[in-house]
Amino acid sequence: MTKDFKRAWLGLGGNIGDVKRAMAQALQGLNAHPAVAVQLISAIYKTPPWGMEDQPWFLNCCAQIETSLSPEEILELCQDAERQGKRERNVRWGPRTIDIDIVAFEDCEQTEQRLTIPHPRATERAFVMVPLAEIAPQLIIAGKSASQWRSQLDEDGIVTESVDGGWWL
Ligand code: A4P
Ligand code: MG
Repeated sequence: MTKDFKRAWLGLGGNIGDVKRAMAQALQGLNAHPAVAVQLISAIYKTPPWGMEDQPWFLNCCAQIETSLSPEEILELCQDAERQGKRERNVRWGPRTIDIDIVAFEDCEQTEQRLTIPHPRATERAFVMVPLAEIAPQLIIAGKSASQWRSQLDEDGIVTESVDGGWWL
């Protein structure tokens, strides 16, 4: 790893259509970019809907990437991938084919409407902290490790859907 490369952690999720396929395509698309390498991917977890409860269950996973791009450029790539996954942006916290959030980005803390890092709601959400603690248990977010955040959250209902590490290939 050269010093120009930073690690970042992404949270992916969706609850409409073939979410596993949409997540796999998004991760392959990111990995195909010359300045991005996907390093680690969690299992896929089936998770109860958070926020707006009257909607289908989600599939969620987290990925660790290494990149020489800026956080804003990574956000753009994630949003391109969301568009390719035909996500329709309408209801906040509502159903979606694929949503990609930047959970954390090495050496970056910023609070802007377009991009807040770490993601402001990630530490409250078991659907993010369970997969994140699987791939990066020691990662510190807002003063605590991913596994400490995980241990404080209600994991009720969350089940591992796919444990094969090559599920996205
Ligand atoms: N934005 C700011 N910071 C970030 C960041 N760190 N990463 C901006 C990504 N985007 C960031 O996002 C709105 C804007 O946030 C983006 O344009 C970007 O500039 P959005 O994805 O269009 O809006 P949203 O996803 O509808 O709202 P929000 O609040 O981001 O929802 P979340 O937090 O993504 O939650 N339950 C389960 N079990 N699993 C899920 O995956 N997901 C949601 C959506 C609700 N409930 C869920 C799940
Ligand atoms: Mg989002």
